[in-house]
Amino acid sequence: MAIHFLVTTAIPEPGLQLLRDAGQVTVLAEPPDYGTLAALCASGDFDVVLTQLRDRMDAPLLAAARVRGVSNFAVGYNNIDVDAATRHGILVGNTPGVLTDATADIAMLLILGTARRVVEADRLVRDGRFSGWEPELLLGRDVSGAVLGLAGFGRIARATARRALGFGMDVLFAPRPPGDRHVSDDELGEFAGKVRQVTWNELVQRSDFLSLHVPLTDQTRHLVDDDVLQRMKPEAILINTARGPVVHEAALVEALHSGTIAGAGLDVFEDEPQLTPGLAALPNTVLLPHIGSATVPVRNEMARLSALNAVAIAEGRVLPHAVNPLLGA
Ligand code: 8YV
Repeated sequence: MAIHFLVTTAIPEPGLQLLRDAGQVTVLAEPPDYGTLAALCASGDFDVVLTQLRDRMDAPLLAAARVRGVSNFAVGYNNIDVDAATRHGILVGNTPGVLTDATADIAMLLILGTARRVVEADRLVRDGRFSGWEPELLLGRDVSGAVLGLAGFGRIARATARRALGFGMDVLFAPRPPGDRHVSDDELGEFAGKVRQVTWNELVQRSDFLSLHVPLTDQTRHLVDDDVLQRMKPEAILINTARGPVVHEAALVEALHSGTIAGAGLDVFEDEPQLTPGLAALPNTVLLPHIGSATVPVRNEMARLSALNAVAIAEGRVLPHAVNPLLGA
């Protein structure tokens, strides 16, 4: 019988073509709700399902699913209960590596955009309120010499560090917040002597820009809560290109409103696409619609990788990028 792939949302053509070359492909016309997705996965009609971040693949869905694998069109896989998938012998794949630089670019863009008040400045020009150069019009902050604190020190954090060092920032990191773990000079590689490891607590207190680069897990949900925001500098800016729920968004809105911290640059939100009331009205924010990986080459490559994972699952071969590697090996 021909292999049958279920694609919950159309992905770029290079990925779809690989799937079509390997079997039959059903692309849903619109993103499925949870019940529809669960029914499709349980139907026995599909070998592999190619999912997006908004497709919740939780334990009950996976227990009833009659698919061999789930290929996520993302590096993050917090939408999938990987332990449950492993228990049910369902393989999970993701798309690491290809989006590292693009996402670090967006982190840097948010650092620069918040520091130099780009949204306020753009709006002033568009609204016809630019009445000529003024010595104190929209004064921002210097990025060079400022302390960038990286929460996490994986691929995207390192790529952000590389950019920040080029801008003359003083880069600190805490590798696994809220816990601490020592990173040896060997592990630091090219960054040895250029960036400094501190505890999570120090990072919170010393950063002018605190940038989040952790996966969403039970340990990192609401990592930045009211308590953390209170311990940040009043002039600090929070940058989030990781996952929205890593920040307690209501506490952030309150902190921005009351001046507990100075600003925020966010590419992700706690309950996407909803925003916590009050967030959009705050001038000291730059808000982006989850576009960290949104370049044409990167999305094409993510499509290719997710398709290669899906085809490997369907054909019983080792996945190029397995999340539950014991099953994938
Ligand atoms: C994706 C992302 O575009 O890869 C990730 O983890 O957050 C983004 O690059 C998004 O998840 C689409 O599913």
